[in-house]
Amino acid sequence: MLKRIVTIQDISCFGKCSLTVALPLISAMGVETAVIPTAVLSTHTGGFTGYTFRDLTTDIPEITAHWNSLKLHFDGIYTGYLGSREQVQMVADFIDTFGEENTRIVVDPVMGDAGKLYAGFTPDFASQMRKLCEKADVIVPNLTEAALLLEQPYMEAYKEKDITTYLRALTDLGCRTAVLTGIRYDNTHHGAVAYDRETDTFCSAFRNHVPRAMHGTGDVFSSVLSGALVRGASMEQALSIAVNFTADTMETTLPDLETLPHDQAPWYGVEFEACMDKLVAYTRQITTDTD
Ligand code: PXL
Repeated sequence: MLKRIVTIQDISCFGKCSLTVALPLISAMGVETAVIPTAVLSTHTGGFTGYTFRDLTTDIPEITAHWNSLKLHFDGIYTGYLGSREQVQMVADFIDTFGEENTRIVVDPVMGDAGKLYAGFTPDFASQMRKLCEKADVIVPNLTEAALLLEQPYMEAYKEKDITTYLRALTDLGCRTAVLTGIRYDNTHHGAVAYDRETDTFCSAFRNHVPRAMHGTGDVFSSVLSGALVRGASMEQALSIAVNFTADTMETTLPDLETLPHDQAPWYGVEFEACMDKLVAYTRQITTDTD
């Protein structure tokens, strides 16, 4: 039976992030993808100016009520960029309504990157996001978001010990597993590290570092991680698929970035479309307990 995820985040009409990434990637992994768009923006906010922003907050409880009357079932709930504290509360209510025993709940606490908050966010947003993390099975912050959640200053430099301390503290928020993205212990590698509180185990995945920042890679990572987990992958397998696919898209995009104006190109997102065959192949490799 086809598995089903609902993903709750904005739709940025141009710029390849949030829903325009989650929908194609999770679908390509053979998982039905329902959506709740939280806002419609003409572009994402990271690098473009003058974007439009239509807030869809009031639609969220209406969609929740309608779906509740239909008794819909979701195998996964994956949340990303949310535009206001009010929306975070509504999404928490959605999880209370639709989170069943076997529903995998993945919260990407999208708030910022590289030590800076995204446009429109204030640090107090993190206190609301912390409550959503409590309801998650898996949270997927980058180091900027982790610092905000833990009320710590952003770490420019860190060691393996700092990451394990952070991961344990993140699971103290109430989730079973915390995944930290954008981890670099040396100059050559880039990847993600996960900690599972129930088994008290860590796992990680790394690839060669791609020497340019690209927009939307966090959404690529979280979408693929969510798809893999709902397909029954272990955390170690899901992490490996998410890191490898994200790195594939960045390596594919890199040569084309050189041909676009330097100040614009990183904001256009990654060329995941050219890597779909790889995503399908990674998904086929997933082995589950029932295999
Ligand atoms: O990729 C995260 C993201 C999602 N949605 C919007 C954003 C960003 C990051 O900048 O602006 C609207």
